[in-house]
Amino acid sequence: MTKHVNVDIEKQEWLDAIADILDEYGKGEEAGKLRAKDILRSLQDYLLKEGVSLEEATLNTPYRNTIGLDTQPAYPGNIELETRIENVIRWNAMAMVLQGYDNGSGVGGHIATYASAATMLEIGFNHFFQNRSQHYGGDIVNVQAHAAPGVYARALLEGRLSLSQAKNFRRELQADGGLCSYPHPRRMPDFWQMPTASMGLSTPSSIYTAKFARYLENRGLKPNNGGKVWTFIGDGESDEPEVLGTINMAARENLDNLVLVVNCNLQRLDGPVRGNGKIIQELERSFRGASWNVIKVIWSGEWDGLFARDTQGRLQQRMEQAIDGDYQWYSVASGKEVRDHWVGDDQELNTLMSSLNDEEIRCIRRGGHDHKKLYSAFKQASETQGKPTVILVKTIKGYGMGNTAEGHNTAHQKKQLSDTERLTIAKRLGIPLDEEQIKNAEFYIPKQNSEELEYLNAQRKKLGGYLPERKDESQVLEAPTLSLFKSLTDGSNGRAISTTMAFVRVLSNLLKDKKIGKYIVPIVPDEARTFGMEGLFPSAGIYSHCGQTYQPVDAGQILHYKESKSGQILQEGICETGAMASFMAAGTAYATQGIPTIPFYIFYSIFGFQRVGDMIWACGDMLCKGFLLGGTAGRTTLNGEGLQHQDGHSQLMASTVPNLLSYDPAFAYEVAVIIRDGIDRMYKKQEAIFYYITLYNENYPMPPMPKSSDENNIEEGILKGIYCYQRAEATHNNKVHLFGSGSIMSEVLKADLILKKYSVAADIWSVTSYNELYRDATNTERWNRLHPDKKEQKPYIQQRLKDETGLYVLTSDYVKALPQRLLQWLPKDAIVLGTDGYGLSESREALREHFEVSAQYIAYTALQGLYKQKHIKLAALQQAMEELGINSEKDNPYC
Ligand SMILES: Cc1ncc(C[n+]2csc(CCOP(=O)(O)OP(=O)(O)O)c2C)c(N)n1
Ligand SMILES: [Mg+2]
Repeated sequence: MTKHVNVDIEKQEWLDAIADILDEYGKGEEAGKLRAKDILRSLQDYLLKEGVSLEEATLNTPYRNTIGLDTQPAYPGNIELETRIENVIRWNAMAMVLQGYDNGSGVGGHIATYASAATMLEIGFNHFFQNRSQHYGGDIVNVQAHAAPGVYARALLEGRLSLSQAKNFRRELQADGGLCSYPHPRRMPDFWQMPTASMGLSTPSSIYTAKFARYLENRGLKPNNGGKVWTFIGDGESDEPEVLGTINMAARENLDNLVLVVNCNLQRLDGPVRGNGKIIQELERSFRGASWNVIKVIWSGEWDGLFARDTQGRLQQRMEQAIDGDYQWYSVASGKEVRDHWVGDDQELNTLMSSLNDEEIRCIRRGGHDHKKLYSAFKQASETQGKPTVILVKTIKGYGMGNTAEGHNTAHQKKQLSDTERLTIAKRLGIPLDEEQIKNAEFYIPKQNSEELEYLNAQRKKLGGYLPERKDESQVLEAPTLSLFKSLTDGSNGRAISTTMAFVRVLSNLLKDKKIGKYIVPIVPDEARTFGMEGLFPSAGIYSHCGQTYQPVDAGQILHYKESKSGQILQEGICETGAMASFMAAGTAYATQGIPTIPFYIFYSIFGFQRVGDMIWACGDMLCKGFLLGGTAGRTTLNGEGLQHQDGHSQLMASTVPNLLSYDPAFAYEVAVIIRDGIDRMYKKQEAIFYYITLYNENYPMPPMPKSSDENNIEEGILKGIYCYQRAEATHNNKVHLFGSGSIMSEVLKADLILKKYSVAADIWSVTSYNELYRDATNTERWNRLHPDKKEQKPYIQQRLKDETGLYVLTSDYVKALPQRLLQWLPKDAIVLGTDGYGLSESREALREHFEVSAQYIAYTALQGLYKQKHIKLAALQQAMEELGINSEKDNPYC
């Protein structure tokens, strides 16, 4: 039966009841708040039992500013002057892109993103972003990549960039300097702090950088002296899974040193982000659900008066009802059209809105263009404790670009403005250039002693200097000598171990090293046991910002699961993106925090490059140091696991990252040599490189490191990519060279024994890096090409093989394309074996037969090569084929 009640009175009664509870305890008292919450929770439980769900109601707040007028702080700056400065920056940012268009270079650029973000960035630069100093940890500022022209335009006023650099935006190779399109530390290492151009990645990078700062503090490597990460992203960008995928961790870790600002201009590249919904409300639900502090900046001060008069909540109701598609349309429609659509036939709303004329309605601003609203939000964010903050800022895309761009679906790509548009914009922004200069989109730089520049410089001085700024003030580290890894260079004394176990020994020794031990950061994505690293749990400890507040189930055992506040291992759970972001944070701490930590991130090799390849690319951009370790490597070594897990291509993918050195070692001592040298090159010699090393889980006896000779320097060979591991004992007419890498070396050694039976002598070469050999060969060839008048240089591979004769067979647990790139520098009858094709679930032995890289196949291939060279007869080859069980009609694995 429907009861007729006055809804408003009923609502008021409930509100009064809650107010009474709070009053009873006194305003702001915790006890009152707790009781009120308890009652509401009971009501919610009751409704849930009755089948009424409240998710939206509990996760969303009304569509209005989180910070009300009554709690809005006073503005500490000069808004009029800040607006003048912002206008000059807006103009110069636009001019930078327009000049590129005008001069016909076709290099492009974006205006609309910065136009929507200018005010929020200026609030940050004038009042919040603080540099690193002796007393302060320093802020990291990450802007939306497409807003870069605005940051350059500010740096131009600050005198940090030259006019010619600004003129050459997106022309990095120009003689008088230029600027890269987006934030790339690699291209501008004194300027940009983190790369943001691949959308979505800056959020996890920022979250894990904030976490890493806490890690450093908890481990006593960094003083607890503040430092925030401020990251600006787009609302369209928030659709990237990496953005919402990693926010839970930030709240779990209480990262109040992190502020994420989402520029909600309601548009992405093609059109609206959520035309049929509301992106701000959607994001609010996600972030509140993840326990973030959420601050919404939706409306400007012009709405405050209207809200004050909205006693019946009609205005609020209308705001809830309108969707983003409507709001975007309001940004392009006339005042009258907006009024008609907004008010409809609602008399009450009509009366409320009648205090504004049509022009006032058209000009009414969004919160993201209001200094005071933004300042309040930034201030609350910077003071919030115990949680990360997200600020959802509503703006207009292309704000101030005029009515052919502002709010239009085409705004993102607009890089050209007509003369009339230029003149109108310059006039509105108050740019004192003459007509010709404006049409030419020339830069305007106020005089050094102008009010504007004095204010701008003074504000930055108060905040410790200019930002963004990247500086490397970290200490140089001394790499240990090879003697630290004696147990590996001496061999395993016949005991079968894997290269993964060898690596764990290297890591344990490094962790114990007095000088660099504390800088080592082991990182795992829930795979420590897979790689036999659980031995490190009790000694190094697993980092936990709150220590271990429970008794671990294995407390009584030696290898118990020990979490601790000063724990050294970063256990990132099943999140390769997060673990990579931690690698990035640790590998770049030398620049972002001034502390030279050395990350070792070990993961399933197949879940590296193909899963988080873009993050690895960003690490290259950010001049990240450290070691990536692809465990359970190889298409055939990881037996049983099958198609999704067996990696036979990550080495090839690694070769595409220009400053990454990748190795595929076979023996324990090789692992030790490579890592020792890597520390020396990255942390002593300060080279901008990082490493990828593939490690296997196949156990075999690890030999001692062979002694070097004049023509066979083992350490040099390991690092450059090849050395002779074993010379043939006897000389036969039939001579082959077998190249082996990784644990396929064990098949190569078995193949040698088989070949002996066929009177074939084999030299065994360990190829630790086809990628390094290829890099050296192409670089040498290039040098020769450019220096025709000089004596030709020989690539390392040719130097090593210059006195050799015989047939070459190159085998690895990777695709054939990896060694094949070297064939041009080898004799023409060299043969490559590899593991092209999908993996499958089988034993190691069966897999090697399937992929035709087993000892039998290697031996057969050598014999077949000798047959082609006419060193053996067809009948002999056919007999060997039968003896070795080679089936010529077998399935082709490469399909
Ligand atoms: C991973 C990735 N995908 C696509 C792009 C191309 N892209 C650059 S900007 C953009 C739209 C951005 O929209 P939004 O995040 O809302 O930012 P806005 O410019 O609106 O502030 C796209 C698709 C990119 N840079 N990175
Ligand atoms: Mg957008």
